[in-house]
Parts: sequence; C-alpha cells; structure tokens
Amino acid sequence: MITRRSLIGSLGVSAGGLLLSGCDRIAATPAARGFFEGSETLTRDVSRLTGSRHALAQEFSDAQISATFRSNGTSRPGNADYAELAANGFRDYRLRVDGLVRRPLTLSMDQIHRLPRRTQTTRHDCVEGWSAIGKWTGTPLGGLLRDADLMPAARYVVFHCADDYGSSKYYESIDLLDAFHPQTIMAWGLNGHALPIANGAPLRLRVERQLGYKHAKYVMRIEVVDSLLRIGAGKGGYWEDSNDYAWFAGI
Ligand SMILES: Nc1nc2c(c(=O)[nH]1)N[C@H]1C(S)=C(S)[C@@H](COP(=O)(O)O)O[C@H]1N2
Ligand SMILES: [Mo]
Repeated sequence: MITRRSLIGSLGVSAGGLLLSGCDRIAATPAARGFFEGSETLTRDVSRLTGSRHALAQEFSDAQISATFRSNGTSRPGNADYAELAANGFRDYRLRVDGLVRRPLTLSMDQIHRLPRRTQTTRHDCVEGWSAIGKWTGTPLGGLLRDADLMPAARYVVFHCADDYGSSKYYESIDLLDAFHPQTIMAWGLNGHALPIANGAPLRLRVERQLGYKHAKYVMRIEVVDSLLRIGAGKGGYWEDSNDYAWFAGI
C-alpha cells in the first residue's frame, strides 16, 4: 500500500510540503497562510495523488457544538434587493443553477427544502484566526448538479453571492471534485434552526475540507464554467482576486 508519507517521500517533496498536507489546523492561522499559498499547486497535486480529497472532514458530536457560531465578513447584505427578499422570509428567493448545464434550474427555498438533505457537524476554520463547530443541514451540491445535467466541458462551480464588496459582489468557486464531495452541501439550517442572516441566509455553501472564505454565503446563483479566467479578475474568488488568497484552501 502506498501511504501518503511514502508517496510524498518518493516524490522528493520538502518537509514544508509534508507539514502542509498533514495539518489543516495550522492553515487557520494568518501567519501560516502566506507560507501555504506558495505551495498551493503542490498541495493540490499531492492531495490528488494520495486521494485525500475524497476523505471526509471530521464530524463532531452535538456536545461539541460551539455555543455561538460567529458571523464573519458580511453579516447582512446592504442592498435593496436582498433586503426585500429577507423582509418577506425569502419567499421570492430563487436559486439559479446555470452555465454549462443542459437543464438550468430555478428553485425556491420550498423546493430546496424538499430535496435530499444531509446534516453534518463540522469545524469551520477562518484564516483570521478563529474556529467554530456548527451543525449544518442542507442539500448536497452534487445532487443539484446532477439534476442540472453538466455538459462535458464543465470544470468549476462558481457561487455568486448577494453581498456587495465595493464595486463587485462576493463570489467563490470550487472544482468538480469538491463539488461532488459528499459533505459539500448548500446549507439552509444551522444547529437545528433556519440559517440566520448573519451566517448566509437563505442558502450558503459548506465545503468542509477548505477554509472559511471558500464557504460562500447568500448564494444567489450557481454557475458551471469551463474556466475561471472570465470570472471576476480571474483567480476564482473575491479574496483571491483582491488579496491574493489561495484559490485552493484545503488539504
Ligand atoms: N457572501 C459572503 N460569503 C462569505 C463571506 C462574506 O463576507 N460574504 N465571508 C467568508 C469568510 S472569510 C468566512 S470565515 C465565512 C464566515 O461564515 P459565518 O459568517 O457563518 O461565520 O464566510 C465566508 N463566506
Ligand atoms: Mo474567514
């Protein structure tokens, strides 16, 4: 059997690379982030070779759920469109799934609630140096993408959010490996309640093997693309474009 350690050894990867692939907790500290970014491609390649991206993120017990799950970044989108949706309990909200799909979807929250669901208690790690354990309920993204019927050219999934950051809106993206990971869900519940606005209501991404900024909140549209170059400034996410954050923020 090829272990991750022996494979990394035989590839001649440095000790830094080994530390990187083995320790996602350290990735949560701001000091570590710069170090990790340089190794992004390496980490991704080693992860693919070892199959670790198919592994499940750790799940926790109810007793381990954090007393409060803080809000970070936007805690309530300020624009009128979102305010109107929130004011009537998101009854007029529609999630769009489009791009390189044969069957574009437009779904209300009622319809999304009736889709297959998964509940998972996981730890969220923010690069600003905090973590929290929360119990998320939502529908697997893979099921939505199967319903939409991907075209052969599909490579990435882009999440377009409701909140404004200067002249752009928040957005993020992941590849199809993460999109079809069983713990990648579009969440509408947190700790047994409706997802609070502070945490991304009505719908937010959970992509459990990556850092906090990948978990797009206030998702309005899921766009399937063949390349990230035509999205935003081309690096795959708001923080990637504006502050050079790593696009691949997992192990
Ligand atoms: N739309 C949107 N999504 C976002 C953000 C944001 O500001 N806007 N912040 C990101 C960051 S940095 C983190 S750590 C998490 C915070 O999620 P929380 O507010 O539920 O704690 O959301 C991520 N997704
Ligand atoms: Mo974050």
